[in-house]
Amino acid sequence: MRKLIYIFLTLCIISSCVQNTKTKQQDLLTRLNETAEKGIIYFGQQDATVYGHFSTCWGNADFKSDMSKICGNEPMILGFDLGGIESGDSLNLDGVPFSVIRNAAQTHLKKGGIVTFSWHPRNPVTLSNSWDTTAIVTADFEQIKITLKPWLKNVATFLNSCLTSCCDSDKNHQIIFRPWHEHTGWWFWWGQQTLTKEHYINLWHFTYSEIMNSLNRKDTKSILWAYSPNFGVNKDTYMERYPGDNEVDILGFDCYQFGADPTSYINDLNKTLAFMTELGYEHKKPIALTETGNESLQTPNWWTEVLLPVIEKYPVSYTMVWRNAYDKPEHFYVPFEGEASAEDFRQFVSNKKIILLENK
Ligand code: BMA
Repeated sequence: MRKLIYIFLTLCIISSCVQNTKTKQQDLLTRLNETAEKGIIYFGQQDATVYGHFSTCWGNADFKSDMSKICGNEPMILGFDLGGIESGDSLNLDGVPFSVIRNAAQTHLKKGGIVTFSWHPRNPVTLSNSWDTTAIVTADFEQIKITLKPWLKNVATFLNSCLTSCCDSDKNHQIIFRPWHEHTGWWFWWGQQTLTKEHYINLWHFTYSEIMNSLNRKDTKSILWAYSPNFGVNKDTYMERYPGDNEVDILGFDCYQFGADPTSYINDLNKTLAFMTELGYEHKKPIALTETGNESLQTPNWWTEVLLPVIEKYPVSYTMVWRNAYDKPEHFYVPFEGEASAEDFRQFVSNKKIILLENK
């Protein structure tokens, strides 16, 4: 009998170890795919843990994000932008030191959070910013790629440094990379009015192969690739510049509410999420609302009466709102202490479908 009890206890210990390892190693794509059946949505914010409304973390040991001040929890999805890395800058385009971004990304990954990187690189011809759409149409596309090659190397080196860590247990960290976003708009040099469809797809293939070939870790898929056109597309135009299932893991899209009236935003979200739900099933990929928000939170109860009622109807794996700029008072997307929508935000995140870092 004692022998039987001993065997039973040993089996329990082994099974619990296997279970723990499984949870720890559960890959990011599985986590995102499972949100639909669990009926949950991971929620996030760009730059949340490095600065907020009138506060920054660099050099500030007491820094607390706006979100954690409001609801005592950090976002599950944490976004950062790599604009500036292409030229070897030490600060990104919004003035955030890349060393701070790396630390914040690693800290978040270690806590079980999800990190996503976007990239607003300079115009490769004029070397001005992403919003400079001049000189691309007439440029030699092969020459653009020659300029981009070392830029992509810099991106890969930075991503490698975020994924490489001192601890063996962190070797399964993964991140989401979301390059060349909102390309169906007119405002970026890689947009559809500047690059032909063939060049856009070629740009994606080039980016994919340059970065994947420069990764230190070949053992596992350490980077998930997110494709995210801007709203205003239909099912066909969404896919028009799609680089293919092999180089995309997440089907995303960006959609903002401009001004206080949510009517057209709600329509756009419904229209886009309806066909993206179909695309998700057809391509067997999770869908995500990769950027959203209402700058300055102009609609009362925006969280519980505008955003939540729409996204909860669809299998959205995650959604991320944009940043609370430290230096532009009106440029915020999550309430800060004393802001009018703080209580509504607390209600939104207390909904059991909305998952933040601590309720993972
Ligand atoms: C934009 C704004 C800009 C910022 C850019 C990249 O939408 O927030 O201020 O430079 O994103 O982060």
